[in-house]
Amino acid sequence: MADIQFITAEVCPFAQRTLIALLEKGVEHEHIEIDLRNKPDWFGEVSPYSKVPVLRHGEIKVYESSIINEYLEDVFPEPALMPADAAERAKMRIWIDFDNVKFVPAFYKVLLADDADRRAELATSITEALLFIEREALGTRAGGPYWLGEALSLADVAIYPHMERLAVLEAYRGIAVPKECGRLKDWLGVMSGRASVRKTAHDTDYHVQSYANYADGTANGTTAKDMRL
Ligand SMILES: N[C@@H](CCC(=O)N[C@@H](CS)C(=O)NCC(=O)O)C(=O)O
Repeated sequence: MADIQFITAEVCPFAQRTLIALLEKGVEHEHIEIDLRNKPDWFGEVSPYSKVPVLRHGEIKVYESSIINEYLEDVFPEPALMPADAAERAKMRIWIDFDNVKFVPAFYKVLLADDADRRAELATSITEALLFIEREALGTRAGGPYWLGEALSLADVAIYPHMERLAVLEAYRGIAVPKECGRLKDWLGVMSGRASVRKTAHDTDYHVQSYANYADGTANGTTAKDMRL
């Protein structure tokens, strides 16, 4: 058994964040795939929130993808996925927080909402978030193709998976990426060329199919329940 166990579900964008970090760092691990619609009995013991991803490192159990990825950075510092400079590290965390707190909940809520006014309100907040990213993140970099500039960081790793799934919003809710978001499109192109991303990515059909139960209101897993709150 490997010292690191990665408990995951292929469909999950949060787990994709951690798999990209593991691959970027070349961390050997045991990959344990679980069926989220039929969770094994042991899953509750390792995952207090009943969600993937979970990382087990010997006796240590870490959950929440953003926290797992910082744990990986602490334990396997090379190659670095966090800037050395404190201000840049803060900036990286601010954008990961923006993704977790603003963008990702709106992504799920607009799929789950059955009220037309609520959907319209969430669609507006998603469009505004994409324009904000274009202007305030990608538009203020010193230079370079990644979120913070020259080097790949945990901001790229955290934000990429839901951006890979933007077509789901267009397919089910008619929310297109604004034409002003040229830098975002370029960044997606750069990210999708990385080996770690190619190994973890899926195409539009796969993602559209994966979110069908969110869009038709039948999703009843932990994530759907949390996002309906
Ligand atoms: N905030 C968590 C979110 C993880 C999450 O929502 N994972 C989903 C799959 S994408 C899950 O395991 N859901 C369990 C369920 O819906 O029952 C993280 O960043 O790790």
